[in-house]
Amino acid sequence: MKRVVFILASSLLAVMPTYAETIEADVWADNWFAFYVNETLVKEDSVSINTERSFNKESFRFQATRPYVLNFVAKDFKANDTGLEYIGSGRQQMGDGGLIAQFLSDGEVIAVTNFGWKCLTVHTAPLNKSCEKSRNPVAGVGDCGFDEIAEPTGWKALDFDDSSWPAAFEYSEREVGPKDGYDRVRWNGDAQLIWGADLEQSNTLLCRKTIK
Ligand SMILES: [Ca+2]
Ligand SMILES: [Ca+2]
Repeated sequence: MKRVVFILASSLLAVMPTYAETIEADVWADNWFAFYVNETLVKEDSVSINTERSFNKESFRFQATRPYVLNFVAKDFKANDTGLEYIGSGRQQMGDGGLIAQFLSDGEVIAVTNFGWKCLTVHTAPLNKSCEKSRNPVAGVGDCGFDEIAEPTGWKALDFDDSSWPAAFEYSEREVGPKDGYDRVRWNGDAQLIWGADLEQSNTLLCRKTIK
């Protein structure tokens, strides 16, 4: 009898529909992000990337039913394809990025950003850091070359194969220097600041993590 009950319970579990979970998310990005669950836009950074020092955190809720993919488009500000900002001024520089996010449901961690995410850098500039000191930086010329690739078709989809994408790179708080809003979140100890291969030269990233 016990065995019958066990088998019944197991088969019930197997056919049980999966329910949407309510997820509370915190995201901080230098400088801007758009967040999607699969193809659906859930949250766009409320501060325009064109706002100087556009540092802020976003906290929001959404529902999702497993399996699903958490997708980010993350951008460091750049004035143009040189990757530089404050061009022509004494502050001319490459600028750096950084992204941290956590996703919790009923206090349980669903996901945190770390090297377990896949991040494809789709805009890299300048290709030579000497560009930063150029008196007349021109995108694509000399040290100021750039590398831009198109977003892979269907990259936000659950069945997209990201096995060829590099793992996210983790950075310390000291390296990123997160500010304005970052301190207003109680970050889970496992949540890490992530970005592409270089905090300065990686300018636009696509990052994804599948929740099974
Ligand atoms: Ca920046
Ligand atoms: Ca940059």
